[in-house]
Amino acid sequence: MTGMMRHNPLRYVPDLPSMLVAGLVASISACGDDTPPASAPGLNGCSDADFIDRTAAGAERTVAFGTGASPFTYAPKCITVAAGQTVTFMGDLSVHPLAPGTSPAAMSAGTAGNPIARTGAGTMARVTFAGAGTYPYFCELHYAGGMVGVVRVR
Ligand SMILES: [Cu+2]
Repeated sequence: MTGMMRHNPLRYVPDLPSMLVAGLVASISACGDDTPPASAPGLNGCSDADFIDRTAAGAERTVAFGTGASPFTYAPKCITVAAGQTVTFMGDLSVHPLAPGTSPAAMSAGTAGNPIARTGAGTMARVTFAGAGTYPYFCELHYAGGMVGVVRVR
C-alpha cells in the first residue's frame, strides 16, 4: 500500500491506535483536509470547540447522567478542568456503568493513565485528574448510542 490514494496517511492507521492519535492529530492538524475520517471528529465526539471550560476555582465540575430529557448522555459531555481538580460523575452507576476509554475494546484510548476507573455501583464517582491529558470515558451499556464523554485536563 503506497498511500497514493490518500492525502493524509496519518488517518490510515488501524482503529485503536488511530483513536489514540486522533486527539493529537485533531489539535495539530486543522489543516484543510478535504474528507474527514468516518469516525467522530475528536475522541468520543469531543472536538476542541465542544469543550466547556470548568477550570475556574469555583466552577461546577459535575457530570450528570441518567436524568432529564436525555438520560443516555453525559452532561456536560466534554469538559476541561485543570490538573489536580476533581470531577464528580452523578447518576446511577448500576444502570450506567462508567468506564475509561471509548468502548470496551478501547479502554486505553486517550492519554495513558486515565484515572477514571470502571465503576458499576453507587450513585457517584469522584475522579481526581492529576495530570494534563485527554481522558475519554463511556457507559458500558449505552456507549454505542453515544453515551460517551471526555474530560480534558490542562
Ligand atoms: Cu448508560
